[in-house]
Amino acid sequence: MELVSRLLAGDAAALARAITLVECDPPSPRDLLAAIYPYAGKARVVGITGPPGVGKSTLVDQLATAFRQTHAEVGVLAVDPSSPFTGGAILGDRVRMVRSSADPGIFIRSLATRGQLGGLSQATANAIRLMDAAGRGLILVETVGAGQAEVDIMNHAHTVLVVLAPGLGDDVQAIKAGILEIGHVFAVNKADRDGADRTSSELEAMLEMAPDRAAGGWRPPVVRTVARDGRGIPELVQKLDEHWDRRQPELGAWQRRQAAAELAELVGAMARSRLQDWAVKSGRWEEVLDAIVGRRLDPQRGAETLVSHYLNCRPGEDQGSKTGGRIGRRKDA
Ligand SMILES: Nc1nc2c(ncn2[C@@H]2O[C@H](COP(=O)(O)OP(=O)(O)OP(=O)(O)O)[C@@H](O)[C@H]2O)c(=O)[nH]1
Ligand SMILES: [Mg+2]
Repeated sequence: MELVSRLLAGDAAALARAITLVECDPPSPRDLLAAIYPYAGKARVVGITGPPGVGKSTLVDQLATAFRQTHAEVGVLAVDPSSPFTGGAILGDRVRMVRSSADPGIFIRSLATRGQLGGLSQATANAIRLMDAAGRGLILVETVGAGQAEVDIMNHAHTVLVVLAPGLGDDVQAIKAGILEIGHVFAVNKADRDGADRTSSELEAMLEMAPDRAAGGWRPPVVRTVARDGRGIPELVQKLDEHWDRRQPELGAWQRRQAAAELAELVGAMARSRLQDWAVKSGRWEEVLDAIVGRRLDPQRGAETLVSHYLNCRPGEDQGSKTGGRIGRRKDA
């Protein structure tokens, strides 16, 4: 595939094209992903998350530029769980990422899918892989919100930076509590504004109370930043680097956990769709459904019946007739 060789050579247009292919939900371009897979796994991935409008994109712009001092090629991926297919960069982010946009060593893309939330996490993993194989040694992944989608997306990052800002309102506590667990480093951005001191000390107090992190030997630091003018960025980069250094001894184990989670998810999805297809085609799906609706079979036993029938039959050969016994027959019938 020509696209693959161009991508592996680092070509930005090929990389953009490949990411568009993984963004379109399903099917993902399997051959492409298989071809580049051996060349990925080298990049360092930093996730950036936090509530809307705290200055994540402005901060990412600063970080991308800062990391260019140590990395020849930087990738930026803005993942948007709420918006439909983007087909490229969000205009607003382009505006916010002025410094990065002008630097050919920084590749910026946004990502969204029309599909379900799980699909976005998978698309993110694949887009990261493509950037990685295309030689982007450091990848910044930005996502907004505080839900499961964002947590799933942040799972693909070696280091998670949670960004907050003063003046978030009454639900600050709730927001913080929701993302406290996933942050390795915290930034209180807009430190030029009133209330930054309070936000930082509240956050520090909350982090003190998180026993897990303290036990693991890493206390998530809180850094104050002004993304607009770059204040605090060197300190933030230093903390991100410290966390990355700390990760090194367990990187192999981390990668294995990631791979196991992805494999489990894919096997689950694959098994489910194959089994369901077979059940529908063979007529057993409707049969079990009738039995459940007719209260002759409870849903748990209904599912077990389908799974064991599937495993006992050779799917494709069974036409729903040979392997005797109607499903959900009453004992007394
Ligand atoms: N005062 C001040 N404003 C800032 C700072 N950083 C960013 N902003 C402003 O905050 C607004 C939102 O910035 P973004 O970088 O788009 O924030 P975001 O978190 O990426 O926003 P979403 O992606 O929409 O959630 C913009 O108007 C920025 O110029 C800062 O350090 N101080
Ligand atoms: Mg943004």
